Formats: sequence, structure tokens, C-alpha cells
Amino acid sequence: MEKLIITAAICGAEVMKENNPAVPYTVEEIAREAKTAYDAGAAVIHLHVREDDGTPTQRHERFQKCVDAILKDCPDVIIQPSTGGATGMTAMERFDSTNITPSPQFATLSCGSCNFGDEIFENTEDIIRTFATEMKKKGIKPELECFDKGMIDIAVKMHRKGFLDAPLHFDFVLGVQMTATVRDLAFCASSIPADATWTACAIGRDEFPIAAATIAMGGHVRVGFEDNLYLEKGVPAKSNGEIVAKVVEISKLLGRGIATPDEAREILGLK
Ligand code: KMH
Ligand code: ZN
Repeated sequence: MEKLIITAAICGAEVMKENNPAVPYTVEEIAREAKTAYDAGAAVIHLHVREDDGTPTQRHERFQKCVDAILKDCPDVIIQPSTGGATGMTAMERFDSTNITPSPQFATLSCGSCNFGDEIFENTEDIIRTFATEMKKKGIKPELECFDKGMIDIAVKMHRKGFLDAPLHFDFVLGVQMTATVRDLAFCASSIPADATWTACAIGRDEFPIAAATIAMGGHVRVGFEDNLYLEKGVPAKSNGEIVAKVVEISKLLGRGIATPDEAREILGLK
């Protein structure tokens, strides 16, 4: 089976130090968490950044500082800026994260609106088209974040209309809108074009069972503090690296090797 690409979502926009003191806010903390994940086997860092007080921001100046600090210690890692940001941000504010140098090879693109707890994560078709068009101009491959199966259908429609180029790459985010079950994972994995690649992640305690199912099904895995803060029930992870190391262990037990960043670039067709 193809090697496994592990993405580490090291920070997110929602979890705070009150939830786990290792959640990174400062540039140094973000670089430290990226390094633990990279050393453990992550090829991709899904990046949100914070101000020093923990407030999520999409300011490209803050992204630039964090990206520079990460690349200093992890020179070949793939950095995937979030264009989702946090709920309540405007679309253009969210997209500022891509205005960094060198231009990113990869970034997220959420494919529909959904509830995010008591708030709405807004991604109208106009926003999706605008982000897709701008990403194409900048040569950024979108990772299509799908929080339910309908978002997969929207992405496929956007491809049909010429806004997205094949092969598409999806990330199925389980446990926000759709359930974090193997049933829904299999439904998503069987609903994408034959030449597409996919990653899956699950929020909370289902992170590792869904990772194991994904590894067995031939998908790629995203884990990290954005999605889950625990190594096992009652045991907070001390770093993102500990979480990535657990996925590496599961993958090795299942006989699947781990992709280096350059192998991941090849699999994902990143330029
Ligand atoms: N923080 C969520 C509202 C992404 O990174 O592209 C959106 C999110 C998706 O995390
Ligand atoms: Zn994110």
C-alpha cells in the first residue's frame, strides 16, 4: 500500500492552554510543536497561528514569522496554511494566511457551511469559488475540507465547473457535523473521484480509531491538538509529537510505511 502521509494540525483556532498547557501560542511554541510532530513522522503541518495571548489570527505577518521559524528546524516539511481560520472572521481575513513567501504549495479550502458548536462556519459557494480561483492563480493545491458528504459533492461540482483541477485531494473532517464512524468514513471515501487522494481526521476521542480505519483503507491521516488533546482517556498529550508517534506505531503494526515530506509531495502532486 502507498506510504502514509501524516498531517499534524498542531494548534487550531479553538483549543486553549486551559484545555492543554502544551497548546502553542507564541512563534517559538508553534515552531516547537511543529518540530515535535516532524521528528515523530509528520510530513505536513496544518497551520493556524495565534497572537501571543492565544487569540487566533490569519495575519500574514504572523504566519510568515511562524513559517520561517518552522522551516528553520524542519526545512523540508510541507506547511499547509489554514484558510478556515476561526468562525466569525471574514473570508478575505481568512485568506490572508496564504500571502506569505515563498507562496505555499498547499492550503485548506472548506467546501461548505456548517455548524461549529453554537456558531456557523460560513463557506458559501461564492467564498469557495473565490478561494479556489485565487489558489489556482497562486499555484496552491487545495486540500478540500469536507465536514459532511454534501461538501464532497460541492467540491466535485466546482471541479466540473473548472474551479478545481484534478486530481483532487480531500480531507474528511469527522465529528463536527457528520459522525466519527467507520460508516461515514467509508461513505466519504467511496464518494470521491477515482483519481482523488484523501486524508481523514476525527475530533476528540475518535481520533485514533478513525486513524486506524483510515490507515487500513489506504487514506492518509491528520491528527494533532486542533482535533484532540489526549493520548488516551485521561492522559493529556505532552506534545503533538506524542500523538503523531502513536499514529506511526499503529501504521507500522498494520504494515504501512510513513511518507517523508518529499514522498508526500510526490503522492499529492505538489509543485
Ligand atoms: N477553525 C475552523 C472554524 C481549516 O483549517 O481550514 C475551521 C478550520 C478549517 O479549522
Ligand atoms: Zn484547521
